[in-house]
Amino acid sequence: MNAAVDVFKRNEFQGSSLDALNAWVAEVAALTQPDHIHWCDGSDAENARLTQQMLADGTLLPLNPETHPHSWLHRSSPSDVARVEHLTFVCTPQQEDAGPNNHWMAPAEAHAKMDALFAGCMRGRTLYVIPYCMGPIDSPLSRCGVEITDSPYVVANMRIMTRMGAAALARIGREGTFVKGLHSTGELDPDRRFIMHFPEELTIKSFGSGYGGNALLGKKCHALRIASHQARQEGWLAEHMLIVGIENPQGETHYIAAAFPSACGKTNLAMLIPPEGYRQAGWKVWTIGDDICWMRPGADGRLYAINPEAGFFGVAPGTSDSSNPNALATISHHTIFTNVAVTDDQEPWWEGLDSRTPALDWQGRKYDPANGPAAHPNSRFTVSARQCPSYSAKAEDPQGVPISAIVFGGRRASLVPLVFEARDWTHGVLVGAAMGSETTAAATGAVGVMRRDPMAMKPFCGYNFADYFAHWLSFGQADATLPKTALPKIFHVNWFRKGGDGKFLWPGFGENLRVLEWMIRRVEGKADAVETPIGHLPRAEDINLDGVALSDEAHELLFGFDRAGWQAEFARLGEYLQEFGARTPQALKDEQQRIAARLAG
Ligand code: GTP
Ligand code: SPV
Ligand code: MN
Repeated sequence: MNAAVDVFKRNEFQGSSLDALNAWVAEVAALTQPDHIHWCDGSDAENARLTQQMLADGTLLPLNPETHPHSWLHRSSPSDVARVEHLTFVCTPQQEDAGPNNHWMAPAEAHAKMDALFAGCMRGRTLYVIPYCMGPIDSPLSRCGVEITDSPYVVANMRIMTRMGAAALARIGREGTFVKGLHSTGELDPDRRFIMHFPEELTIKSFGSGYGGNALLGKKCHALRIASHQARQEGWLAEHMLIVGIENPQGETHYIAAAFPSACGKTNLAMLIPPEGYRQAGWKVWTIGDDICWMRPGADGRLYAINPEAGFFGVAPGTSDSSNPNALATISHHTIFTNVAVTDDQEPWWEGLDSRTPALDWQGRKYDPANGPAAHPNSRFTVSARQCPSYSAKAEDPQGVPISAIVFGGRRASLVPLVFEARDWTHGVLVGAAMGSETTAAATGAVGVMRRDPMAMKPFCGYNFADYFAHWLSFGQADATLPKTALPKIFHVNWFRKGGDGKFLWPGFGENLRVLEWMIRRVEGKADAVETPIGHLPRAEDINLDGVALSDEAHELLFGFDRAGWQAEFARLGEYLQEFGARTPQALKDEQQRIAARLAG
């Protein structure tokens, strides 16, 4: 173990017993009354048995074994297809600690409500105990949890998405501490559905949904909402970010962490394939993670990051051989598809895949365009990260990877240029806090509505955003003896700027490497930019655009700076920061006012 890792060492809990876990399982069994209890060991044999059982009862449907070996289709209840933010609560003793960014319920009331739903809910069912580890099993940055569920589909997904089973149980035995997640699909009744978090108790209770972030409790519930609370107390960051390594022709790799809201391009950027010219020159892209990033300062002052997940729960629609060939290769076998369509030869299909017409839509009806898209817009694949051709061996490194740049971005049809760089850490935190994006199908509710989504964490921060901003700012006040350049540079990108015709102006996907290259050269002090009140902007000639055809309008809108538009944006940002009242850090308000004054002057 080297010096960088030593500082990660936290107080290990004394004792080496599973008493607390056994007692909790017994207590839950007494409440939920299952017919059977099964402790998951994560083995292939266990997975094969569960898969057979789900194929037999129709929870899973077979897909074409020739084109998609060991791959299955799951059709969820049509009223259970995405995260439900309006039914997701953070239950802190004081409402102000959850903040205006969360729905809140008093812990006692929330426990009573949930325990009433859980009472007897597993009669006739099996209770599965899933011990899991978020992050490499031997990393000091990793944390363990146990999910209790009555859904074998959840077990199968957790096995792919986390390090699940015997090794995790052994670590829990050594540490004596774990996050408790209790889940039941209940009757999948949207009126009896709640996702409750008790950060002080390291506890999650989720009832009434079997879908994604509502039910795979290691993901958003543990690795973001509970972990963000722990991270604040312990001096690290739990973020909704991809992690990607960019290797230049000289063989040097820079790691970049990027926060984009749900369904705004993390999986795609994490797996991008370089444009032809870059490939020939020797550029390579390495995937570490596509959704969640845990990072903390090492002894050298740099931020070291791990991907707490072991798999991808990725958006299917739009994934194709031209947009994301790495993803398509990844999901060619051993994959669970949820709510996609199928062709008449039982291949999974979704909008944007190819020009075929599917036979059945995501609900299993004969495909009829009058019923809307064939695949649900939030249909997903669950697949092990190890199947990804660009998966980096560094993703398994217990010490994590050093982060050179942090990127924020969202879907902004207007105003926001392709890329700009924050002047310093404090400005970068404001850039993150100011993030906005149009809503997507990843959560229930209207799609395409602009909303503030600071650091892409609006649905996932387990405490008051004002305190979260202060926590972010605190990293900028770190040890003065450390080099100032140790912290990553912060950038903002917008792949989704639209022209007068309503079409995207930037080609996106693999071409985004051109923007990442500029960032890396900025980190290395080798690229130019123009100073503006909102930060450093590249001129078009500062970015390699060889082979990219951009109209004059695209040039103007992607690289230009609209002073009047930004004045209005900063006025709205000032109002937004006021929503958090006196708790908003003064340094953030000062930064907003400084820039607003420069925009006016
Ligand atoms: P979550 O898993 O919900 O957190 O989403 P994500 O951020 O990983 O989103 P993902 O990469 O799956 O992208 C979602 C949608 O955005 C897909 O339909 C993509 O085709 C589209 N998309 C991704 N990158 C780009 C891009 O660079 N340009 C454009 N125009 N669309 C993109
Ligand atoms: C997201 O919505 O940001 C996702 C999918 O990554 S879910 O696991 O459902 O949260
Ligand atoms: Mn996500």
